[in-house]
Amino acid sequence: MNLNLRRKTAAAAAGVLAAPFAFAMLPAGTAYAHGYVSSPESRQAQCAAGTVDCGEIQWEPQSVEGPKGLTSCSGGNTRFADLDDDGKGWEVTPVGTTVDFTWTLTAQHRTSTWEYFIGGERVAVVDDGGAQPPASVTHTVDLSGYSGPQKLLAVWNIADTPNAFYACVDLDVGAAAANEEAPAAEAPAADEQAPPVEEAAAGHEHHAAPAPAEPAGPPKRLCRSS
Ligand SMILES: [Cu+2]
Repeated sequence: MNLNLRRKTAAAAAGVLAAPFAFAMLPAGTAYAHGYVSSPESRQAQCAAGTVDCGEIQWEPQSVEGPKGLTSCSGGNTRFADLDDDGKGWEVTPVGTTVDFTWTLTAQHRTSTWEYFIGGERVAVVDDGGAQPPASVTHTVDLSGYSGPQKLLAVWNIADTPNAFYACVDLDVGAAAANEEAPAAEAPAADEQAPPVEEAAAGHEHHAAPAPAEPAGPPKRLCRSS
């Protein structure tokens, strides 16, 4: 009994000592606030919006982080396995053959590259050369080599960690002609003095979408690597 108690006490003491080291030893990439594709709505964005019923990912759509070079929508995170389920009823966004992808970054990590894949083929890459991105980043990607329903994988490669962030976006390529995409983008009718609507802003109704609300939910962990 006495011995047993001593063992327990020793174990508890060891635990107390070990705890701070456990935190210190988390790799820099074990960060929880980062980024995701918000437009067109990625799978995790649909989870966060409640469009699709999901598990933990609904609280932290920005947290799909894994080692660089993965090809799965969940970035290898079993707790986000919802994202790998193609049969979950994801909303498919009709797009033209040129698509603007917007990332919402909750931590602006220095960036090596942004990559876009369809069917394992890289359709676009943007090299930031280690620069720190703004809180919102948009890339225009030419998908003219594709048509119909496609699952696109977007990847944000962090410059100063071994990790990347992953987001899958379900698209119907060619389903929306460029000039059909945005009735909302028409210039205001009345005022002839109004400056011309910029080409980039016209034709993409998703630019008008409100920024996704900060997801509420379980305790937020701060990003360690920024
Ligand atoms: Cu982060």
